[in-house]
Amino acid sequence: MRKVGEIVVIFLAFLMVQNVKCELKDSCERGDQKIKRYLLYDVNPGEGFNLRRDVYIRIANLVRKLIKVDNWVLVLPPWGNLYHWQNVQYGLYAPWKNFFDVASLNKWIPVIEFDDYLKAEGSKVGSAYILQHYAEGWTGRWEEKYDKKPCIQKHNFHHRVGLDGSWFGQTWGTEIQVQNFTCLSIQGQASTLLPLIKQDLKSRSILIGRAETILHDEYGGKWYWAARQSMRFANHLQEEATRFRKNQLDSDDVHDKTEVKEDWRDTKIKRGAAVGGPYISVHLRRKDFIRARGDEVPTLKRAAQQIKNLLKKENLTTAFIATDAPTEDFQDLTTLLSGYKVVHYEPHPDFFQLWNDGGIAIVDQIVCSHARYFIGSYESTFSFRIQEEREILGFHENTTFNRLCGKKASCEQPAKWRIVY
Ligand code: GFB
Repeated sequence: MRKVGEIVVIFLAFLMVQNVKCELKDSCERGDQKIKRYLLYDVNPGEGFNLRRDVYIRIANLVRKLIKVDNWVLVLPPWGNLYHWQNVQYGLYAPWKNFFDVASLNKWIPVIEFDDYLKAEGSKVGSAYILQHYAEGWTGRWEEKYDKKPCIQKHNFHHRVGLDGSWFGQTWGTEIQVQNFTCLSIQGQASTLLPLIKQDLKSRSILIGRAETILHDEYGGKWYWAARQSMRFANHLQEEATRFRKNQLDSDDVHDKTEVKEDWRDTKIKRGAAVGGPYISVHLRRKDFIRARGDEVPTLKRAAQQIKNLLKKENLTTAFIATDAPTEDFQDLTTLLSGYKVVHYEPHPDFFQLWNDGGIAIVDQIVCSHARYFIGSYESTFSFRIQEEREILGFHENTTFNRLCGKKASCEQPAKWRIVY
């Protein structure tokens, strides 16, 4: 009996030594399940908030596949001064918890903030792969492929001679040291990267740069929606939107039939069960969209006419307007809609100070999501994310997948991306 006890003790000690050894090593063999491995990713600096949310889903589903083989954790890239966030100071970075419920994200795949990564691992990364398209362009034949190639676009990293071949680069306000640096031409989807990552056994942590280059494994499918549902907004933003809906729009979850379960994994909607608050919501995208999509973006006069028609059709008198338009344009729109109640979200300066442009945009999105009827802007990812939120809440699709027409009186309406479980 004593002998069995001794064997157990020796075996446990052996396991401990193995784990310590693995944790101290720069590289880990496959099967060293104990050790954490980290996937970091970044997106082209020019991309907006809502496209970045889409890239998260692509990468989250890559990590979903990776955790079947190893102990991977996704590192959430901080939010910097994005192109549209004109009030965010250059060089300041916000964590995901400012905008999202990180505990909810963790119910789908293991994630940590970048700051926690730095605390755990320091400012080192094993391998960085900066994604790019093929220099020769589209060859006319679709095949999933990737190849290590000379870099064809600007990146943040530089080689420092004499320092064991490492590369260095500013990433989210921190200088990161990268052991192996590669530019990777790729044509494919998130899981096209699986063999590359699985083969890179030397690196505990891997950074994928320009992650928007890869497509979704299955846009609009079951795994897309699961990751999407896990992206609940942070409580302080939900609470602000709830207060605003109650005070300004006579809207609350009980009357609107938009209550959600505490855990999104317990939620299965009955389509059409949500009623929504007694207002229509409009996402009226302006700024760069007027330049880039002129024919598809309505003038204020045309927008007002479409809003009036909808109010009459829905037998409502209140319109909530979410827009990036300058204040004067919003005032002009209000004048064009005289006779109706026109509501716009204006944050308290303290709230603005804390959560800035990103927080305000999310409050706008939440309020739009809870309306009886929503109409968005052509090809705007801001509008798409609202449509998804309404799918999650259980609205009838006819009240969701609508967009304002530009020059033409009638125009093609958005595709209906219905939720699937
Ligand atoms: O989110 P986003 O990628 O959507 O960029 P799009 C638009 C940004 O503008 C938002 C602000 O993240 C907000 O900061 N914004 C737009 C708004 N509409 C509103 C609004 O109604 N309320 C508030 N508070 N803020 C993308 C571009 O724009 O379109 C990409 O960012 C690319 O660069 C893509 O051009 C096609 O999809 O509308």
